[in-house]
Order: sequence, then structure tokens, then C-alpha cells
Amino acid sequence: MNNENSRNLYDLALQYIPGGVNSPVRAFKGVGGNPLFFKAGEGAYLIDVDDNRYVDYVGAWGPLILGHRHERVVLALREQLEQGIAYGASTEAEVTIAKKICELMPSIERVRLVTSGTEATMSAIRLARGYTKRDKIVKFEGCYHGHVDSLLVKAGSGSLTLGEPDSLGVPKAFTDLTYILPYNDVAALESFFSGQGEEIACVIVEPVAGNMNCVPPVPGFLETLRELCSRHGTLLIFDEVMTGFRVALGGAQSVYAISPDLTTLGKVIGGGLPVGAFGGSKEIMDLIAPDGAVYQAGTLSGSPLAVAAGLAMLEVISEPGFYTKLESKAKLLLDGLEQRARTAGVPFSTNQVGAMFGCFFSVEEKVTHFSQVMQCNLDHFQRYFHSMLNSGVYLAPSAYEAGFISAAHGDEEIQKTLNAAEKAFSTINK
Ligand code: KE4
Repeated sequence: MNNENSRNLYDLALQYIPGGVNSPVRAFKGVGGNPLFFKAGEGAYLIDVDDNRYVDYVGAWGPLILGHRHERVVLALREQLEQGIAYGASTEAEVTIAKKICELMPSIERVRLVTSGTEATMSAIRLARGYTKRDKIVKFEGCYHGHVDSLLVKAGSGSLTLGEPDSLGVPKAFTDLTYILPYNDVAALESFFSGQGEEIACVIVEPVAGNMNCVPPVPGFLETLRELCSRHGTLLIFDEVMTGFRVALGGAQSVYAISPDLTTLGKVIGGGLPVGAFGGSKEIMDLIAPDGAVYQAGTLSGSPLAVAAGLAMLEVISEPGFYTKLESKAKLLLDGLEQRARTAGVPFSTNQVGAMFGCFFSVEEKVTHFSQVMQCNLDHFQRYFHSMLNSGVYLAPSAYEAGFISAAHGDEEIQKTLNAAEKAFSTINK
């Protein structure tokens, strides 16, 4: 496959951009080789600057649940562009999307829009500390909540990909207030809370971990977390930046029937434009400026373009049967991958929740813990990644990211992917 233009652009990018990329996980450090540069997206496909076409399972890391340039999203953006780009003041559409989010996620009575998932989680942590007047917080090893100082501790996603789960530049005083627990470990939860529960402002958790690859909660994990937080006056924050409107219309909180105190959102609600949001009960959210004493602000919060794209996206995904169809497509893909890996004698397993999934080069029947993720065969993954790429299938360039299928993926794309996987599995052990 010819990647000459990508290569030239990467060399040029390295002269002006740290690592040649605007976000670390794009740099291919987790798979080797040089990052691709893209110029277009169409439905389920990405087209790179050398005119190579790929079935895309990254979907801009989750936002593009409808695929690239869905007509309803493009039309909404065109219509908004005719009116204006940014006003730095309130618009009717912001009220409409806030109302829609509150209707779709009943645990949210008030919601504030921001411009990234990181801003959402950073604001939610500050709010939880302000509301509880406590300083200590809990996160889980392998979970990633954006590059918030106090959360860049044993984090997942790009920091795990680069093998640097803790970041330079974060004062020890910050991370001393952050406690890390093992994901899916109920006993560790109970023992931690029995000792320090009354001192904890909040626990932030990915209800389906998507930044240590895709690891769903084991039965009892979220339920125990909810019960312990309620008992100790600790706020439970569901970081649904990735799972919100990805795993179900009501997010992971509807799939597992757990009502968090605060929810953070992003990705899908912006339709591919920069967005984030955090929300919760009126009692807690009323503490947010301007009415409350917890300050939070943003120049382009509630961007008319992001809101227009998000509203169009929410309309389409609210249509009956949307998620059932998406979920069965993902299952068809994963069953096919597992069958082909078995035939090739490659240890391989998958996880799936709704329209997000994980593929593991693991001997485990199902990967349920971070320690198992870290035991996966990284060499097999890297070979698989590059073989799939050469066959025109674009996967997340990291063994620690989830995969995303979109409404634009059809039988043709799934068959193409399975044919590519058959070839990849057959060469992995060679
Ligand atoms: P952003 O600040 O990147 O918009 O969102 C941070 C964030 C927060 N919470 C969760 C659960 C997330 O998955 C993310 C960001 N996800 C990564 C991909 N796993 C973004 C990709 C990247 O960093 O380039």
C-alpha cells in the first residue's frame, strides 16, 4: 500500500507539532510504523492522503456512530452555517439539546455543555469536591477520563499505549488525593470504603471501560459501587463520554440500571464536533456558577455548530430499532472474527457492549480485568493491526482502545473485514 504522502506529511508535521500529532494515540506508537494522514470520510470509510480506502472502526474515537458525513448531520451543519458560527451567547438549540439529554438520561436534571470530555470530567470532579467539601477522589486502574491532572494516574488510552500511565508535570500534591482501585474488583471496593469512605468526594468510573480496550463491568461491580457511594455520602460519577449514546440510547446507566449522581458526556452528542457535557441532579448542579459557588466556564461551550450536529445525531439514533440493528452488526463481526481466529489456532477473544467492542489476543475466554489486558499478546496485535491496515481495514492503533461500529457499516464492510482478518490470523504465527 502506497503511503508516500502520509510519510511526507508526517515528516513535515514533526517540524511543527509535538510528535507530529495533535493527540498521542494517533501517533502509531502502540503499533509501530508511521501515522496515516486522512483527507476524507464517507459512511463507513476513511480515505487517506494517498487515496487508500479503509473500513473505519475508530469513528473519530466514538463520535461517528452514524458513520462519516451522515446526510442529516451535514444538512444540520449547513443550515447552521447559514445563520452563524459562534455567538458567545445562548441559543435555542442549547436548550433543546439540554432538554433531550435530560429526557434520555433521567439521572440528569440539569446539564452544562463544555468543549471536550476532559473539561466535562474536570468540572464534574470539581463539583463533587465542592458539593461534598471533601478532597479525596477514586478512579480505577486502566480507566481514562481525559488529561485532567488529578486523573492522569494509572490512566488508560494514550497514556497506557505510551506506557506512561502517570504523567510528568502533575504535582504529587494532586495525585496524593487520587486513590486507584482495580476495576471489577468488588472486594477491593468494600475494603477501601470500609476504611476511608467518609473522606471520599467522588468515585469516577467508566461504566464500561473503553480505555483498557473494552472491558464490561462484572455483575455486582457497579451495583456495589452505587451502594457504597450512597452509604458513605460519596458522589458516583459515570464517565459516559464514550458509552453515552454509544452502548444504548440511555447510555450505560440504562443498560445496567444504575443511577449515578453525576454523568459526563462527549463524543456522540457533538456529532463529530468538539463537545462535552456534565450533568446530574438539580441539587448538585445548582452549585455550578453563575448561581452556585463552583466555577466553570467556556468560550465556545454550547457551540451552535456542535449542538446542531449533536441534535441531528440524537434524532437519528432515537429512531426505533437503531441500537438493536447496530448491536447485531457488531455481534456478526465479532462472532466471525472469533471463528476465524479459532480456525487459525490464534488465542483470541472479544467483548461487546452495544456498538462498542474489544478484541484481545488473549488465552482468556473473556477478558474482565486490567491484569488480563496487560497479559495479551502485543506482538500478535501489532501484526494483526498492520495486516488489517494493508487489507484496507483501519483499527485503533493501540491494543488499549475499544472498537466502534457505525450505522454505515453494512454486510459488505463486515465481509471485507472478516476476509482481511482471515488473512491476518493465518500469518500471525508465521
Ligand atoms: P476528550 O477530552 O479527549 O474529548 O475526552 C476525554 C475522555 C474522557 N472520558 C473517556 C471515557 C474517554 O474515552 C475520553 C477520551 N477518549 C480517547 C479515546 N479512548 C480520545 C482519543 C484521544 O485521546 O485522542
